[in-house]
Amino acid sequence: MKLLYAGASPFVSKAAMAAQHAGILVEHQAVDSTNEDPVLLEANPLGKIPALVLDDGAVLYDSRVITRYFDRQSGGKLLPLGDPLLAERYEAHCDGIAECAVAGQYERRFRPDEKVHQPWIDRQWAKVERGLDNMPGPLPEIGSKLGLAGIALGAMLGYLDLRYTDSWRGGRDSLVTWFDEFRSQHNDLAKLLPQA
Ligand SMILES: N[C@@H](CCC(=O)N[C@@H](CS)C(=O)NCC(=O)O)C(=O)O
Repeated sequence: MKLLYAGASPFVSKAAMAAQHAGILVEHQAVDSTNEDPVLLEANPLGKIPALVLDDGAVLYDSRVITRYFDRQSGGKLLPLGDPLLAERYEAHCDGIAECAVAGQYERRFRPDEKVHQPWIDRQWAKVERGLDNMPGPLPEIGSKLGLAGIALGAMLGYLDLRYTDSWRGGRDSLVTWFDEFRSQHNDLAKLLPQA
């Protein structure tokens, strides 16, 4: 199977880390989600990444459908038996923060300078900050108990690091420590964090 991707996307990063963590082999194919790439549009008419092209040609999107698929394919290596609902809530929460962070970037990428609306960017950033300060539960376990919640959180923080550098860190020591430990304990996944 083939994952259509671009390296900076938090949703791609989450899906790629989920595959790696679940022990599922996926070929990666780069596409350009900014410029109507025909390869991407043929797979996903919405023109969004990630899209997972299965061996029989069926295409899965969005990233939450893909992570569920990897979980089932691996016999449940991503969603913990104890509290799968908390993991799913974590994933939705972190994806929601990532969506706001991406929207803030797109305001500048897709609009001419004179039409960029700073209050819209500020509104998105306020959502990011509220999301970071109101996680749906205790910070996810890492190491041998890492699951989808931790992967979703890592991907989202990796995106904030890439596009907003340190602006998410102030006053959030426990998140900063969590992210440092995530990267140091999961070198194989850290390589799949969002990158330019
Ligand atoms: N809910 C989707 C969001 C995917 C998404 O927005 N991906 C962005 C890249 S980070 C994209 O493809 N943007 C191109 C566009 O919206 O045209 C998912 O989880 O897969």
